[in-house]
Amino acid sequence: MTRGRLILIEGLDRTGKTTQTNLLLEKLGPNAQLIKFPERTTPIGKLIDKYLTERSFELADQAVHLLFAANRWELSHQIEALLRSGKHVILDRYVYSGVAYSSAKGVRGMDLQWCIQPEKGLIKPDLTLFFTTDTAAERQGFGDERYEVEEFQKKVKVKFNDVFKMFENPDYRVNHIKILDVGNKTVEDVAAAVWSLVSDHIATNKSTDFMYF
Ligand code: 2DT
Repeated sequence: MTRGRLILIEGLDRTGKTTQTNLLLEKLGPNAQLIKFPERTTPIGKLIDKYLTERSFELADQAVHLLFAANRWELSHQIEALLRSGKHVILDRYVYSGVAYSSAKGVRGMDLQWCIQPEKGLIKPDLTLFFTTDTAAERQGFGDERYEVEEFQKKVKVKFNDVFKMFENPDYRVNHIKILDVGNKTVEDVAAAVWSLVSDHIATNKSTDFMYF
């Protein structure tokens, strides 16, 4: 049996990741499972949720970064088991968000190299779709959570570019990152583009080995 594919949808806030991961889950049917990071219901996820929603709950930036990474480690065995059982796993955010958001804070010492360390050993996605847009803030308006501030989102966008540039280095052996400009596109148009990339990937990539960050 071929293992399932790990398909990641990454991107800036309010670019439609949640809508599109849900639509993709419908398309792939019962042979797929969706996991969203942060996964806020686990012990570590509850702390992350408190940090994001309660401004008075202070944590050191380094500690927050490690919590987000630890949240992925909490689910890493489950993800690997699902893939081995032949199920596709769709991820809504993953390692790249972890590195981009934390490094965008501009904290001394928390550069890309520092941020990637606790992610080392996690399974790499087989296909990554990165949603970008110039019009995210106009499209839906930002919400109330800690990072939903236009100024910070601009920094995150720059960092996402740096992160993907870093991963272009052959040492990281990261393949299949596709950038999708979702600005001014309808939900249907984006869903069609996503489905075309995902179905093509599943049909043509049959490798069985896992790759790890
Ligand atoms: P959502 O709005 O998608 O629930 O994300 N974040 C996310 C990080 O800073 N590091 C991470 O590793 C992940 C997965 C992005 C909530 C916020 O958490 C940020 C926005």
